Amino acid sequence: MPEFDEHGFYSSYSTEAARAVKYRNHNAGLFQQLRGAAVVNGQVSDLTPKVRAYVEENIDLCHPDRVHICDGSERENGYLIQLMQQQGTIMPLPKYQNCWLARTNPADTARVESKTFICTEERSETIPTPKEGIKGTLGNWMSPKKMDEAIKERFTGCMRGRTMYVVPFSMGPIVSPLSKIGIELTDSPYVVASMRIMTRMGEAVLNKLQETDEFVKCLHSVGVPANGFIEMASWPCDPERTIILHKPKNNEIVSYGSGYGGNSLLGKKCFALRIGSTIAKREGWLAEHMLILGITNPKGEKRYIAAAFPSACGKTNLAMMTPSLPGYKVECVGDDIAWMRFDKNGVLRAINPENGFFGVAPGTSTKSNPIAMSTIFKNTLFTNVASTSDGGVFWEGMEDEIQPGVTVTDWRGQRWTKDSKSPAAHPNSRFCTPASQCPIIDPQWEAPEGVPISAILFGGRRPTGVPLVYEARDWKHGVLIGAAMRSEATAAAEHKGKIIMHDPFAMRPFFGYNFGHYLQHWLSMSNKSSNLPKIFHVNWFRKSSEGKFLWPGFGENARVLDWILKRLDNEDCAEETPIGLVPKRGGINLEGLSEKVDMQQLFGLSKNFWLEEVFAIEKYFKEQVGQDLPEDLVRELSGLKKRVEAM
Ligand code: GTP
Ligand code: SPV
Ligand code: MN
Repeated sequence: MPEFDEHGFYSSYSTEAARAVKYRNHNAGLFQQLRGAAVVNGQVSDLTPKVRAYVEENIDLCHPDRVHICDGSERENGYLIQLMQQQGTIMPLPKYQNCWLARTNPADTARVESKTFICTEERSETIPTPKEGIKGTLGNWMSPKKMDEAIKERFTGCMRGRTMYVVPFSMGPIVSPLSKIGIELTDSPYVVASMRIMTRMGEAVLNKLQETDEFVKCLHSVGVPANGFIEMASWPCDPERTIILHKPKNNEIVSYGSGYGGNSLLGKKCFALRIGSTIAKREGWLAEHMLILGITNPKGEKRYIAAAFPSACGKTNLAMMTPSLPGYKVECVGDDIAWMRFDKNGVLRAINPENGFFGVAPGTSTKSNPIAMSTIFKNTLFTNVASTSDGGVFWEGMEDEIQPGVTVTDWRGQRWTKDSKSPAAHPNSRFCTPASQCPIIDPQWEAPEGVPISAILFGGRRPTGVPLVYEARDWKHGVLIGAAMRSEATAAAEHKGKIIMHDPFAMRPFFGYNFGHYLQHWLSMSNKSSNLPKIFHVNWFRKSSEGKFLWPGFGENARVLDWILKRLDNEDCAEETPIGLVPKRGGINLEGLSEKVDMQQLFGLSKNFWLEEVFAIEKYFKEQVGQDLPEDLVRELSGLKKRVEAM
């Protein structure tokens, strides 16, 4: 552990409060002052005028004692790690190399969709107008005035006694013309350490700003709870007043009260998807909740595929898949977000704006995702997983991977055994790990121009009715399939139970603007190319009447990708059905499949099911999208309905 005493304060102080006293005694001579705060790291002169103004404005609002301009260095990270240990936010995991475990406040464990707002002058810019008497579910709107009030009420003085970290970060490789820069101001060292993994963060970004001086403003505070007891808390937060705000007009994000995931790592859902989708609309490209993978077939031909599945529905697993089919190779470009743009030749090019994986831990095992397992045991920040007495981690799915005699402590810090009634790891517990450590990271994953996308997959958790795979008839039909996506609720947000929710394009929690306009934008993409990617729908989660998965999934999903690749080559291995094209008998390679699969049940199409499905989509569009539903989709849906009725 390096020592951080070059200013005579970094070591030996156990709380921020104690350090604050030390700072106050020393800062007069030692530190540059910026609007009453001591600049304890970095140089104000390194900030462009616009960044400096943004920082100053928020010092005036939040009153931090100190400002730390992040350089992204190893030294800085070491200091933050030490600080978080002293504060009790993280503990070391000596079984691995440079790995840490954070346990959050149990009230702060997932994204809070109900407290997430998009702020525009007109409500209709943000969300379609729902049918009278119906509650809109396609995002939450707030007026600019309300937003200002919400900010003032929560942020005034909220960083007193704390350090404001200035985090310059790039979404996408710094040199890529497709990338965008953000500045996150936060009072959470956990957020800084996580942003260092999830984005390109630090000095190089400040340098880049000297050229462009364009950035997305991201203000974050974990907040001050009503009782004011911030110094004692190892995971300070303010769940009661948590709020996540976006103002697309100003490229601005403001997040208060939560330190967790998409609520606080503002480059991810807030920037790369919500603000990103509004920028993409203006600039004519797509910001999507999609993994990107490269797949090479036994002939050595390589294609790239992007896939949108809702949160906790298998993106990370597919992106890192170990194919069960001999001769196939999958390589990973990204596991959560894709920024895609048609180039001048009409090729859809995608970059992964992220630099790390913030992956679901439970279910990840040597059996299900060996690639993830060989990525995450160095330089990784785990959150809300269980720990073991030999200094390691544990979660549901790792039962075969702990040594006998080892005891387990659950995510709340309680002794845990197999007979415990509650899970060892929180269902939304995560690993935050550098993408570059992934053994199958694609050689082109940082290509400034992006990788060429040949196919787009939509999918979700559909226990009944929806076949393993089907292909869209054309782009418009594909847009309908994306718009009609539904999936079982998961633990990644605050939803409870196993209800089937509409989650169009896996973007329902992440639209930065009116979903009807978003659909129009997707439809308009067809003018940009004469060689559009093909669109498919997949469902790894269909169940038998006994409630067992009908398809083994994971590495066996390669068999589905194999069929998709054949379709990209226009091979005659598909047949028409009312819902789209499905594999012909024998079209899916089942040779050497690990278990016997009932293909009849897996691909069965029931007229009744699909009539109900069409009815549900129709109802959803009418109630939620109304006038904003593009004509093209009205026609597509009525086409589907006619075909299903004729089944
Ligand atoms: P976010 O990070 O929340 O966006 O989630 P994600 O889409 O990346 O989901 P992830 O790959 O982490 O998978 C979530 C859960 O789905 C894990 O528990 C996996 O074990 C499970 N899962 C993934 N792929 C499959 C599959 O092919 N079959 C089955 N049965 N389960 C799967
Ligand atoms: C998701 O929920 O889709 C995630 C996790 O990837 S979070 O970053 O918390 O949004
Ligand atoms: Mn996600």
